[in-house]
Amino acid sequence: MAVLSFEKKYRVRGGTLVGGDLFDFWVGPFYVGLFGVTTIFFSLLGTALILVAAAGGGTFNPWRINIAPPDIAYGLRLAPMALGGYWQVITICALGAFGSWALRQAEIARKLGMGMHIPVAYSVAVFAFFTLNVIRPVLMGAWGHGFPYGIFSHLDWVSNVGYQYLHFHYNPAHMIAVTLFFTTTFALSLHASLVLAAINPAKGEAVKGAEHENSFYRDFIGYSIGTLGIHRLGLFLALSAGIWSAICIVISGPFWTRGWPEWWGWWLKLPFWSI
Ligand code: UQ2
Repeated sequence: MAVLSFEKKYRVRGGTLVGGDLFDFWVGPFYVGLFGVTTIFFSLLGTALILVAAAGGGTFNPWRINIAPPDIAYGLRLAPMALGGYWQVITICALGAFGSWALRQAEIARKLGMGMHIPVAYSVAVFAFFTLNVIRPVLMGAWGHGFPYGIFSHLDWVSNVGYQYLHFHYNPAHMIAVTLFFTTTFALSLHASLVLAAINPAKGEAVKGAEHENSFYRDFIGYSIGTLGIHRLGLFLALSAGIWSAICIVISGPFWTRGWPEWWGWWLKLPFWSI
């Protein structure tokens, strides 16, 4: 039964990536699909493994639960369950669920004849996780370089890895990523405030539209990026922030082993400064 009367029109068969009509139906408001089933499978298995691993960790304090990767000595081999094996299987479940979710987005987008912007955008976030816990550990030769699953413990990991490079804010890719995150929030605040201002005029006045939005920015700074443009800019800024975050961590270790402040030696050594 469709939730809204017109929803029925969009509930069309086909558009699946694999498996043809298998699981090509809805349960209540939700599309199921083969990748809905694999998402549920990996999510439930991963969550159960988190609970089992937590039970062996000595605390159920939500802040303190810690599921750590194997010791560096295990290299890229499988570890015993209690010594990092849970972390390894939980990581596989996480990637299975994230990958299934992206493919589910792609199938729904195909059904509706939409572009692939949503799965592509979501995949950038998955790629950042994949870079942290798969690409970098593989390049460093040990799963022990992945981050632990836990609230305080992953914060400690970020702090410790940062100090291994003396001062992570001197990492040029980190600088670019942070700048992109701040610019994303700036662009969203400009956009949200503009849209809310346009649809909330003074009492008794008509709601304003795109022409007023354009006029505001043309009057204010001589330029309007446009209603489609602001969304293209927002997507570009947000995806760039994720991509530069992945770059800033993957170069730390595999491609630069000293302190990040030292990286700037090339700048201090420019012949220009000794003229
Ligand atoms: C705009 C526009 C929107 C917007 C915003 C702008 C009508 C509803 C916010 C203004 C955006 C500009 C000038 C770009 C700012 C650039 C950076 C890097 C933050 O023109 O069109 O649509 O929401």
